[in-house]
Amino acid sequence: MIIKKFQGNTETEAIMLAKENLGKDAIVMNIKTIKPKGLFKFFRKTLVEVTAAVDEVSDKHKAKESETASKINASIDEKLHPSAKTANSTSDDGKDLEEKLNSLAMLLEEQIENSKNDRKKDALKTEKKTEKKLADTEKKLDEKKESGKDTEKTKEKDESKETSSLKDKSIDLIMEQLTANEVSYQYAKQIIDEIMHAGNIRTLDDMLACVYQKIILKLGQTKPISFDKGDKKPKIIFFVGPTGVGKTTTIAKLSSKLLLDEKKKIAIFTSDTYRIAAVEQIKTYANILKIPVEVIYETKDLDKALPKYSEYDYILIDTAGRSHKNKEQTDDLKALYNAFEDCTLFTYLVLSATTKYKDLKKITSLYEDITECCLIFTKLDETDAIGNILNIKLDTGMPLSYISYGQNVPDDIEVMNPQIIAKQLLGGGDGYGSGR
Ligand SMILES: Nc1nc2c(ncn2[C@@H]2O[C@H](COP(=O)(O)OP(=O)(O)O)[C@@H](O)[C@H]2O)c(=O)[nH]1
Ligand SMILES: [Mg+2]
Repeated sequence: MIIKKFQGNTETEAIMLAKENLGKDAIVMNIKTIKPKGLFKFFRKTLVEVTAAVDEVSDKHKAKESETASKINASIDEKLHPSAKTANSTSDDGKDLEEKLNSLAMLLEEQIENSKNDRKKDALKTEKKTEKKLADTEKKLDEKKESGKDTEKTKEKDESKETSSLKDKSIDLIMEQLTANEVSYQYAKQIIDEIMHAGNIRTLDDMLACVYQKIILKLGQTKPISFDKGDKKPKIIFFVGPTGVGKTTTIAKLSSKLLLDEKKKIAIFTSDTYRIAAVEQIKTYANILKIPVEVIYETKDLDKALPKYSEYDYILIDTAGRSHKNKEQTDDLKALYNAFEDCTLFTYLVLSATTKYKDLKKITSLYEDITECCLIFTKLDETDAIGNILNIKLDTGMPLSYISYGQNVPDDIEVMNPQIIAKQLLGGGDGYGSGR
């Protein structure tokens, strides 16, 4: 993993620098404005600093990665053992992240403290035995004190024992935290294994920072609605997924944002003619926004409807909820896709964060067979355990896009922010479901 900071006059300039240096897969982890201080503030411009990271490393980058990892470790070492400052420990890479994670670290440290207290009772019982052992150890230590060399060795041993026991405790706590948030055990363990394998991790802070970064990298680049090179107008955006997950509500929210914030020309087509009132529901939203709606009963209805919107930017298509068990319904969807020949199609698979992992797996595997999708997770306000977002991302590799966290149109939706999800998974920050 490579983590670097880039400064530019604007956010875009700093991000471009990051992408040039780390490659297009680089993920922006933090953006901050740096205001000049002291006398210089009158002469210098405000800069934007972007912290970016990349996971997939080429051979060329591997050396840089270990260099960065050792810088992070050195900066943490310096904080813990100021006297042991080395010539290489001047960099403050990773320090910002460390600071950000302080609250998380405190939380986990609190848990360590609590579990320590719980164990105090047991400890009292064994106190007598321990006292004897300690006395023995002290005696031995006294003997060893006579030889300075031996004492140094014992000290080192004790320190490494302490470090490894703290490491084990930290691993347990982080595993507990992730699995309590329903990150699958397999993925939680994978994350821990990868960070332990990658570097010199000694403290809880250190470990938390690495897990946080790892999760962000695993959540990957988000893919909101956009026009890409080679896309044809109008770009056709399908919203698919099970019944009741919030497809229609999501279309209403996104139409409003695209229309009002991005000044795009939008039309809505609905093929959801199975459910009574489904057409009325989308028409109600569209009327408020003055967006045209076409109802597609059969694929041949498209022949008439499509030419009317050749100058539009986007046509958002609302579809009927599909059961992953109903083959007829999935065949209908395939037929609808085929009817849009020569168009640029894009599909968002809408999933509820409240659905069981086992069902989400089945649903995503059905859509994987039909087309490439991006994922939208809804109803984050209805659950605290959002591990399935990471699980499904890692199972399918589908890019994540939006997060919906309430029924309010158009407010309760945002482009997914990996930092917020990673923090929430580690038990920190104000998650999407907490009424932000
Ligand atoms: N709590 C919550 N409810 C939502 C969210 N998105 C949609 N809903 C509600 O879920 C219900 C079903 O939504 P709808 O858009 O009709 O789902 P569809 O069948 O997939 O089109 C409605 O009552 C929505 O208000 C969300 O993010 N959070
Ligand atoms: Mg609907």
